[in-house]
Amino acid sequence: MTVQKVAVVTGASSGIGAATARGLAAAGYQVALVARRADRLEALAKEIGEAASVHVLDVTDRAAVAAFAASLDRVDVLVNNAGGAIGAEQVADADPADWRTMYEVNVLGVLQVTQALLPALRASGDGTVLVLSSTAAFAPYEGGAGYVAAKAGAHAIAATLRLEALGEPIRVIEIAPGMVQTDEFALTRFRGDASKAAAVYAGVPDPLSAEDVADTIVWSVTRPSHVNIDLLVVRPRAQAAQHKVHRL
Ligand code: 8X3
Repeated sequence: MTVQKVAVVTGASSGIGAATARGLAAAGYQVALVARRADRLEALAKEIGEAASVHVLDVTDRAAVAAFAASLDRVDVLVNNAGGAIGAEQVADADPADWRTMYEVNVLGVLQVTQALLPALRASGDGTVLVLSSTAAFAPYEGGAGYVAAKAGAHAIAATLRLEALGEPIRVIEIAPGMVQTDEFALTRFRGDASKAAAVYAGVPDPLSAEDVADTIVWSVTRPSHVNIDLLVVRPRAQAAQHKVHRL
C-alpha cells in the first residue's frame, strides 16, 4: 500500500491557500488545512473530502503551532501561505501596530511553522518548504513599506533556509506573485473599504486568480525531488512591473 504524502497549507481558509489545498488534494496529497476560521476550514474540508483534515490555529501562536506539529504523523510538504497586508499609509503616517501585525504573520508565522515542522519534513526523506512571498519583497511602492518589509523578511527566511538545508533532503521554494485578485487581500489592506479594494484591480484585464497561483505552487511542489524551483515570479500579463500596470 502506498502511504499518502501529507501537505500542510497555512492560510487555507480562503484565496490562494484554499485553492492550493484543493490543488494538492487533487494531486494526491493528504492536506492539513491550517487557519484561524473554523467554519471556513470545515466547509473546505467537506468539499475536499477524506483527503483533508482541519487544524484551527493562529500561526503567530507559538504554543498552538507546537501542539499542531506534535499532532501530525508525517509531513512531506509545507506551504507557508498565511500572510497579508494591513494599511496603505505612507511611511510618514504608518501605524507601527499595523507593521507589527504584518511582521508577526508574514515573517514570524513562517518562521514558527517552518521550525516546528522541519524535523518531520527532514524525516520524510524528501521534504519541501514553500514560502509564498510577493513581488513586493523585491520592489518597494508608495504606501507599501510595511508589507514590502514583511515580505522581504519572508524572502530572507526562504533564501537563508535554502543555504542552511544544503545536504539535507529538503527543498526550499519561493513563489512571488504580483497582482492577484482574491476576495480578501485588498479588502483587508483597506480595512474593509470595498471601493478602495476594487480600485486596485479597476480596468486591469485579467489579474491573476487564486487558482493561477495555486497552479504554480502545485507545479513547483510536484517536480521531481532533485528539481528545486528556487524563486518563481508570477504576474498577470497586464502587469509588467510593480508600477507598470495596463488598465483599460
Ligand atoms: C501582493 C502584491 O502588489 O499588492 O503580494 O504588493 S502587491
